[in-house]
Amino acid sequence: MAESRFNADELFMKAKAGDRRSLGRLVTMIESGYFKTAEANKAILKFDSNTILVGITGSPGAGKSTLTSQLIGSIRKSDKTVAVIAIDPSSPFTGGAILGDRIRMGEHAMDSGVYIRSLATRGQLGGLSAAVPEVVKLMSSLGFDFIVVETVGVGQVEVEIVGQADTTVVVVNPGWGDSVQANKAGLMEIADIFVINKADRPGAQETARDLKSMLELSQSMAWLPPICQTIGTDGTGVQDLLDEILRHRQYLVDSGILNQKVFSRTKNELLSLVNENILNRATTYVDSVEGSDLIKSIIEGSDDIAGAAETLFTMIVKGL
Ligand SMILES: Nc1nc2c(ncn2[C@@H]2O[C@H](COP(=O)(O)OP(=O)(O)O)[C@@H](O)[C@H]2O)c(=O)[nH]1
Ligand SMILES: [Mg+2]
Repeated sequence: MAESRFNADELFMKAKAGDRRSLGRLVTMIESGYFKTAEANKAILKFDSNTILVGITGSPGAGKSTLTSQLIGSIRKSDKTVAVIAIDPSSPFTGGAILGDRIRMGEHAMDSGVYIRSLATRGQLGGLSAAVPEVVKLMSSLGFDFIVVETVGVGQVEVEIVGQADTTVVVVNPGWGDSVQANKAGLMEIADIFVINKADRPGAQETARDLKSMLELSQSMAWLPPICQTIGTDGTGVQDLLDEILRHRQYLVDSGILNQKVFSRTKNELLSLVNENILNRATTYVDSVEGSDLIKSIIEGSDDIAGAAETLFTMIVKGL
């Protein structure tokens, strides 16, 4: 344990000095669960509230990676740094989508202000949703100005992950079906900005109109999500998208919503650490001889399970 702490600290120092291999190893440690949350928090990781955290989601093939790559270009033009976390649990690390992402984003590979990483392993239940906030925190601690998390907008976990971003961008393509699908997948509610990508194809105006009327149907919002039209392949509209991201950021700051987000993020993190802590101690107890006696007494009926849980909890809290 002590040794892994030392390693993590040292890797972090190196990563901070610009060493990409150390940074990559830290991400792998987080991903594999080796770099424990509690340990990491004690040591080095802290979300910097100046970080602009953007989630990009949408159906496979909508052009998220292409747009992300263009967005990197626009961000870099303003001299800001950016880390990209691409998540596609359906494809293994060497799979087509991930490989494609790397090639598409490859032009930024030599830029020290850009870091791109794919997280493709789902691991156990909750594996990805547990690792992503930690990786985000790592990138924030390292001082990246922007963090972009790209996820496929299917599945509860993916929607949940992207919903944790400060600004969520939902990418659709021209065609009525796509906006309906976004609606069904629960993406309408989490969208702060809509992008109609592949605007070089017919139907972009109609889709914009459909989206607009769907948005107007939902209850009045203080922030009406703007609808951007982009062509990912040539960068048309991407500067516009970045401007909207910054405008949304300003709205979050001015309205106090950013502070609320920081508050609830910190609260959730605190609760999950307490949760982890209590569960670890409870597990140690139930795996002991006394613990197995307690379980047997529940099975035999001489103890009821709710009472036993309460007793166990009290013992843990008192540090017995
Ligand atoms: N015609 C057209 N094709 C695009 C556009 N943006 C992306 N593509 C193509 O759509 C495909 C899927 O893009 P990708 O970025 O991998 O989508 P992702 O799965 O959402 O990340 C690729 O072949 C891109 O070249 C666009 O604006 N217009
Ligand atoms: Mg992609």
